[in-house]
Amino acid sequence: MCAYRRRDFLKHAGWAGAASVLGGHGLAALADTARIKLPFDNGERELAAFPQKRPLIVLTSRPPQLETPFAVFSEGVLTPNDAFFVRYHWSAIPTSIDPDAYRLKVGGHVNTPLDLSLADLRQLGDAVEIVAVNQCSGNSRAHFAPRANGGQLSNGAMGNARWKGLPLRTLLEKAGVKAGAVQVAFNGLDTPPAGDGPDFVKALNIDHALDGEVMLAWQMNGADLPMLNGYPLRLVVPGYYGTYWIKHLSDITVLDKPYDGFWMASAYRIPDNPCACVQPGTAPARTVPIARFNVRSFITSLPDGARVKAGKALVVKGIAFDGGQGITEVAFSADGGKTWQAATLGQDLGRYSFREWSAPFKPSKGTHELMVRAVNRIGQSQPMAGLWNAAGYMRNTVETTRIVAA
Ligand SMILES: Nc1nc2c(c(=O)[nH]1)N[C@H]1C(S)=C(S)[C@@H](COP(=O)(O)O)O[C@H]1N2
Ligand SMILES: [Mo]
Repeated sequence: MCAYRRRDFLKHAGWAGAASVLGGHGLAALADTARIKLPFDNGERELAAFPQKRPLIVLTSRPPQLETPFAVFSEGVLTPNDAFFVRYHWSAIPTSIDPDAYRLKVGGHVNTPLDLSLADLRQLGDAVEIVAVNQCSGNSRAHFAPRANGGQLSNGAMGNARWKGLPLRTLLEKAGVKAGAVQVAFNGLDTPPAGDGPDFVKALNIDHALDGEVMLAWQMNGADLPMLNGYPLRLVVPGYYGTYWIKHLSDITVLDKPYDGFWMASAYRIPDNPCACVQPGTAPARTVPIARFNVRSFITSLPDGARVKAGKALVVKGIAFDGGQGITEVAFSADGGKTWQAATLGQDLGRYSFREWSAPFKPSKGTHELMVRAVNRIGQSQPMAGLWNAAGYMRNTVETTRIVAA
């Protein structure tokens, strides 16, 4: 029923609405009211409300690439569906999907190829839930110095949601993975606009695909996936960068050799060293596919440049996360990193979720450089100075929020 309404909405109001918003006239009107300046050179952006979304920061409109305004992260530990960021590579994206006609195919190196409806899929086993962060590899790319090529994103290409679906393992067990399988490839319904572009296909190693945590999700935060976040079914790969979280999932192929398509063999690769970094302008000796998140933390309760009352005690709040070890410590500094105090951790929603933290602070009159730095269960933390790689991936430098108390 819900899905039906959505389809209707997309056909009759949603996309037409977005088109008019982004068309000449609408854009001019919008430009007067809905603009934002992200904190780097050339950071002026428009906001636009795409279907099922509140106004989000537009990186590109065709395909939609939308960044979450950072203030959203102070609303709560789960990112609302209508504020969740959107990332696509190719412009031929589905804008209307009939849930009754939708099929998921499983093939390749399996005993029993499957061709399932959504109802079939749901009947394969018990649904599971997990709270997990989805973060784009290029989140925060525009903060790299020197600047790195690619979408100039601030810190809003991430979000935390409660995902519900079926373990991928359940599906693969049903199909029966044959001996000798090494990877599983995933494709969605979106395609390159011209035939010669490489279709967006990603692969996971077989043991990862069978770990019981990788999920075929049809819900986020208790509702159907928004169309732009992969309706009606997407892959959820807890702790791994968003590039693997294939949307509008249509084909799963078990492979007896590593997948060598463009998006694994050429794109989304990082320097093969512990920092995933190189000297700016140099090339790494070897690269590997990007994998798990590194440790990150943010102040969410105060924007950079905030003005507060001098001498009045306040509680600084924020979030921290990593690739699945779990955050065990968050340290807060109010003097640009000279001294640190332990922050109090909030509720534990699982090791793949944002972890809230808070720290008391009574600002004296003047300017204060606030910093936050998290540590995970195995002692990994965040660098004070920026690390660099050519694609602008995996930024996790300790960020500074400057506030003025008067
Ligand atoms: N079908 C499809 N799935 C995709 C992509 C895409 O281009 N097509 N982009 C990936 C990338 S790079 C990211 S960061 C996440 C973003 O998920 P979101 O748009 O739901 O926020 O989707 C991933 N899944
Ligand atoms: Mo991404």
